[in-house]
Amino acid sequence: MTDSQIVRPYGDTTGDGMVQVSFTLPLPHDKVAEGAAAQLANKMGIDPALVVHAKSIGAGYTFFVVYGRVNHLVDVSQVEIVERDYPLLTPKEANAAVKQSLRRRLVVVGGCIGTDAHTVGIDAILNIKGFAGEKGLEYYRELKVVNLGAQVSVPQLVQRAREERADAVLVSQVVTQRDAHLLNTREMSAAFRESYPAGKRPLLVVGGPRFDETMAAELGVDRVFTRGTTPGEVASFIVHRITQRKAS
Ligand code: B12
Repeated sequence: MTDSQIVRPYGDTTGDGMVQVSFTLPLPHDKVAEGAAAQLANKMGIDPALVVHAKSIGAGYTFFVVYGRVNHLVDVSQVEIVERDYPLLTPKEANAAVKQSLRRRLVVVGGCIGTDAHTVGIDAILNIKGFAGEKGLEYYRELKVVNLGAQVSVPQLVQRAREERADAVLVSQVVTQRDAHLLNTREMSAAFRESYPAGKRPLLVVGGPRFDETMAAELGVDRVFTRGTTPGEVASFIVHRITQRKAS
């Protein structure tokens, strides 16, 4: 990127507008299918559109990769992101903050809800072995972690959160088919709102690779974390919010 706030995609030469997209069409692989892929790419604003890869992926379906030029400009000054509004703490600092503020361990209950069995993400955050060189929340002496694992129903999650007097509930959703991650998250946040008096419910955090960070309010949760999240970020967020809540 130059000093300008306006950028274009880069393929072979700076600013040439070249992009690559992939998709599947419900057509057997033949010349018509390749033409259909090029037509779709044209309608997406890719012109010229070159079908660089086409492969049959079962009877009546073809996977395509299309390379071509778009004329769209990106105005970086208009990009909306969720800024980190909490300090990043080391485990030692997080433990000290909890000890000083709560004078007891901070309780975290986590799991995958609905039919989702993709536990690797939530385990990366919670398990002691952690992720990307950072230890998971189980490593923090002042955090009590209850990892419920896969396919936890919303009523089970609420009940366990109540039994454990959870300060924070961490939910992972990896499968996004038919917007399952959004529907499950809304069901979960509604259940917590119903089950706790206003202002008393635990901090609700969801995470998964295909969430949009800007959707927290719409989903009824306090924070959304996406791909590449590290345990330290999550611990810092939880400790910051819970100790702030306690102080106010
Ligand atoms: C491993 C895997 C499996 C394993 C899961 C094993 C396990 N115990 O987790 C098994 C083989 C069981 C499996 C099954 C299925 N899978 Co699968 N699976 C994957 C795979 C290859 C990797 C996922 C993974 O482990 N990523 C690594 C972790 C570390 O990354 P992560 O989950 O993104 O987590 C990070 C962040 O997102 C974030 N995060 C995640 N959760 C949370 C939660 C909180 C609170 C926070 C703060 C942060 C956070 O922090 C993590 C660290 O940075 C992906 C494809 C891929 N390459 O991603 C497909 C994938 C997720 N699976 C998929 C599918 C379709 C399935 C099945 C439906 C297949 C089938 N037809 O049976 C089943 C569903 C089973 C079920 N009931 O859920 C699809 C989902 C498509 C979609 N749009 O929904 C994918 C994308 C593959 C694909 N391209 O089609 N799968």
